[in-house]
Amino acid sequence: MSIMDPSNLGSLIHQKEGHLTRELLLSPGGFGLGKIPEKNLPDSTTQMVCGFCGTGCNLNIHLKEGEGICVSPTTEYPVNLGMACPKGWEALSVLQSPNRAISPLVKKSPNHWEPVDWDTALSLFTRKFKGIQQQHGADSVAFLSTGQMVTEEMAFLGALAKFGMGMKHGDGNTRQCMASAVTAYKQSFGFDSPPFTYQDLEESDVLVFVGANPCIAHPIMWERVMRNPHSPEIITVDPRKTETAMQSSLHLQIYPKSDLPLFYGIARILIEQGAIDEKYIQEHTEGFQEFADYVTAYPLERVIAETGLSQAMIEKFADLIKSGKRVSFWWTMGVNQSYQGVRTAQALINLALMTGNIGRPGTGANSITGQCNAMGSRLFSNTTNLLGGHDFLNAEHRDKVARVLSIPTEQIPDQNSWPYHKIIEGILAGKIKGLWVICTNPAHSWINQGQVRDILDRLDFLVVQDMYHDTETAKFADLILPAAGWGEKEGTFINAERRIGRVKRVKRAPGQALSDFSIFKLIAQYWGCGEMFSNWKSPEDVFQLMKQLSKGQPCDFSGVEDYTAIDEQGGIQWPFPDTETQPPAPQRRLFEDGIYPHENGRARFIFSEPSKMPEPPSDQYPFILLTGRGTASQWHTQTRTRNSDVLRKLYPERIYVEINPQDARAQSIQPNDWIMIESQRGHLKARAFITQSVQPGQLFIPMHYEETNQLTDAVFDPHSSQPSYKCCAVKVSTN
Ligand SMILES: Nc1nc2c(c(=O)[nH]1)N[C@H]1C(S)=C(S)[C@@H](COP(=O)(O)OP(=O)(O)OC[C@H]3O[C@@H](n4cnc5c(=O)[nH]c(N)nc54)[C@H](O)[C@@H]3O)O[C@H]1N2
Ligand SMILES: Nc1nc2c(c(=O)[nH]1)N[C@H]1C(S)=C(S)[C@@H](COP(=O)(O)OP(=O)(O)OC[C@H]3O[C@@H](n4cnc5c(=O)[nH]c(N)nc54)[C@H](O)[C@@H]3O)O[C@H]1N2
Ligand code: SF4
Ligand SMILES: [Mo]
Repeated sequence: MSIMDPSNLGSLIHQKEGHLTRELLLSPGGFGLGKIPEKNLPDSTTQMVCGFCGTGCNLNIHLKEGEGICVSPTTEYPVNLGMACPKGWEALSVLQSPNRAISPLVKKSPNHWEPVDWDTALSLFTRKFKGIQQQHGADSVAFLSTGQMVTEEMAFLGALAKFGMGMKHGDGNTRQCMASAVTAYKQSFGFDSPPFTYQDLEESDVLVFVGANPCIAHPIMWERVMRNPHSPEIITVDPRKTETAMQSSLHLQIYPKSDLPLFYGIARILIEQGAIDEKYIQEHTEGFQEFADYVTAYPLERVIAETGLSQAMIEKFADLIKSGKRVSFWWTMGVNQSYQGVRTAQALINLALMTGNIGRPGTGANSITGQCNAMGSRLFSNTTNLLGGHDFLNAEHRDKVARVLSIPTEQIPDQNSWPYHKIIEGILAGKIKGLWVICTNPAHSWINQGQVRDILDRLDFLVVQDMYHDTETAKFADLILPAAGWGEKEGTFINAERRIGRVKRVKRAPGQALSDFSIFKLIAQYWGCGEMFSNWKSPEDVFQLMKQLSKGQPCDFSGVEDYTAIDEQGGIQWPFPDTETQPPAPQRRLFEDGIYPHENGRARFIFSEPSKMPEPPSDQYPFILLTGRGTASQWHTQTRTRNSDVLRKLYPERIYVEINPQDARAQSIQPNDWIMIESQRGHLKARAFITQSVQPGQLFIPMHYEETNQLTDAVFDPHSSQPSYKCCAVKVSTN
């Protein structure tokens, strides 16, 4: 368990919500009480979706003379029902910070940047990137984008970079996060389609959380589980005894990366016991017999040996799935961030399919998204997919996109981009010379930092477009472009249950910072392709284009009239095609008819032999290092959350490592000692947090600290190219 346990805050806030007073709402951060002078009271309220995690809670923004001054959670929104976690309550505070980038900055000498005006900055941007392209080819400049900008901006960036500026390679931080789920869904269902709606959290009688710690990472989704009136069984599969595991009815504390043998073994038991839905399998799936034959290779002894679980635990797990009427499977990064993430996600999909636990209330094989707009980026970032979940390799898709955007089809690349790690390797190999980083912080978050930083240093020109000038990546930048953040601009996000929600401008961006939308618009003009985007006047214009791009796709939302409709309906989940005659129901799930987007309408059973752990513990490096989220109040690389006084009080300022008492004793480590953790690639010093939550031989370090990725090993899932952040070998020493 983490040093602080802010997961309790969720319930605290929930309790308070019932009797919120005006004073409580208006007190700093919404927590304390106190009298507010009349002149400081808000005069109106608007609503929008939170800009941190993929839960997509709706927040009331209380305004004074048009400026947002404080926040409270929306009670009548179908996602959060009046709840918010600390980050949501503090969403406005993090915008005010001396670290905000308030003017474009040009590097003059190492560690020295000077402010310039936008004209100088964008002339330089254009001159440098065009110069590199002329010398080394159009594909020598690449971009790295994000799951945290509004969808309209993602679409603009993707279209500008690939259709306007001729770039071939662009990827985003969703590769670090969702790529394995995307690939798993595409292969199994035929389209990247998380099937659930949050109501399912309240309607299941058995919930299985795999490699997910929602108490910390999705606190309001967890609150929805707590509202479940069916006294559900909650099963958590995690090598650590997390906050979520502690509140579950069954914790399967498996050996890291042994999920595959566990789920294959469970499938075998269910098949042998006849606990499967033969009708569903026959009518809606293919490949079951091969799967059933394959899992006979997972007898109990093998599963016990590979997972470290007892026979009783394994059988209990199978029994609970068997007896459940509405079983839902939920997974997050403990599954995706692995060298076999795709197959692990598919092992869960297989369990849902074979037991008929999909397309009905309280069921599903459900990947939870991380960032506020990971879902938007999956459909519209123009990185792995062509805009609107289309395929760059498909000529009809290219024609359709060209037609909707009124551009020549030849402007659309007929090849896929390199994934993130190939872009990084491309820099190392001297093929990529210019990089544009937008709304992500790879010099902290990318795997194996020693290498990343060396690589970023090799670029001829690095542009970082961020809200803050003090990010780790900005320290390498030749040019920093100051961006407006959430709350300072308009657009939409798509949350984990496919719900499109609004983002609004309730604050003025500081100094000369501009919305990413305006920056892209200006760049198009400076680059000389402004004409291509003459219809892209405002985010809402782009929303209308995106609707047309989605038409006919499984994610069709052409029936969403406009921004006002999204507001009025409490967000709208895709699909919502313009053929719908009724307003959308507030909770909608996919595959109720059992028809999947594959051409034959069937879902596929996909499986393969588990791979060997790339860097197993050894005599020299005897520990397995796990990494992940530390507290509900820290967000990723902390560029945002460290700017809130309230949030900072809720998490440990300095890096710590969770270590089991047995291992601490063996090396005479005392609580809070600074200890050295070393991998083959790097080392760091962290304070020892001695806790039973990690098993002997394992360590856990939160990802929020700059040092963490010094240790991680650049290994990737072969199908999704997602980095395997949660498993490498390290050693511990006390000097
Ligand atoms: N407070 C907060 N919330 C966040 C974020 C944040 O930074 N801060 N980030 C958001 C984002 S982008 C994301 S992607 C999500 C991530 O949300 P989660 O995935 O829930 O969070 P993590 O802590 O990264 O990983 C979850 C768990 O995976 C476990 N795990 C590691 N290896 C294995 C394994 O081999 N098998 C299994 N079964 N489990 C394993 C870890 O012990 C960990 O407890 O959180 C989102 N929400
Ligand atoms: N070891 C380890 N590493 C991990 C993980 C792990 O579990 N373990 N998890 C991985 C995962 S799942 C993820 S998603 C990544 C996240 O990694 P990053 O994306 O690098 O992390 P963030 O801190 O969210 O970076 C977002 C940046 O965008 C800026 N920003 C915010 N809003 C805006 C905006 O509107 N416009 C612009 N231009 N900038 C903006 C922020 O200031 C910040 O610098 O980390 C990955 N790294
Ligand atoms: S749970 Fe996620 S979306 Fe909801 S308030 Fe917290 S950070 Fe925002
Ligand atoms: Mo993520």
